[in-house]
Amino acid sequence: MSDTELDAEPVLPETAETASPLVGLIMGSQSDWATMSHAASQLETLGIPYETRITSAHRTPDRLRDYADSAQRRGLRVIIAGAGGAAHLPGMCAAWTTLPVLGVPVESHALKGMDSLLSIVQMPAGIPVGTLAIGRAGAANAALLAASILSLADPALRARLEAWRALQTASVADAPSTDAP
Ligand code: RP5
Repeated sequence: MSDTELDAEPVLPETAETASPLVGLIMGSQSDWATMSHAASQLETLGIPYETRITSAHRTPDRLRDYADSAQRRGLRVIIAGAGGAAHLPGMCAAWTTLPVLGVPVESHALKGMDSLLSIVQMPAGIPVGTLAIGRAGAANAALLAASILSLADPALRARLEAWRALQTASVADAPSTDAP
């Protein structure tokens, strides 16, 4: 089964942005949405309420501070932060909250996301960011990791996550199709 087919079979189909989000999905720019939308669709597949915001560490620093500072009070439990280039968003977000912050390096044009990766991963001891892979895989896995964290206190979500994993496992063929390119 392809990624598209897995995405097309949501365990809970109704969930999108809601009034009581548990995950804050933030990004530095509108241009990051093409990548971060894969986190959003994975959260929807697992029935996890989330919200999305553009909060640039450089262009809208006060917005980022207000967002991160109020996140826990507003009921968020995990923040997924995606940014590219000089990707200071996840780290600066983590500086303002003790919620788990998962950083997604967005692939940049100039350096293919290596700049984003190194900007996010190399945090000083004391302010952690959980860094994922560059691009789409990182965004999808950030959502899955957020699900794992939330499922520690949510057995129903753990069951949905396990069902999704089982579906993924069942979708892998024993041998490659010789018809496929
Ligand atoms: C970062 O700069 C954003 O996260 C984005 O990945 C990158 C480029 O932003 P735009 O110039 O496309 O708005 O802050």
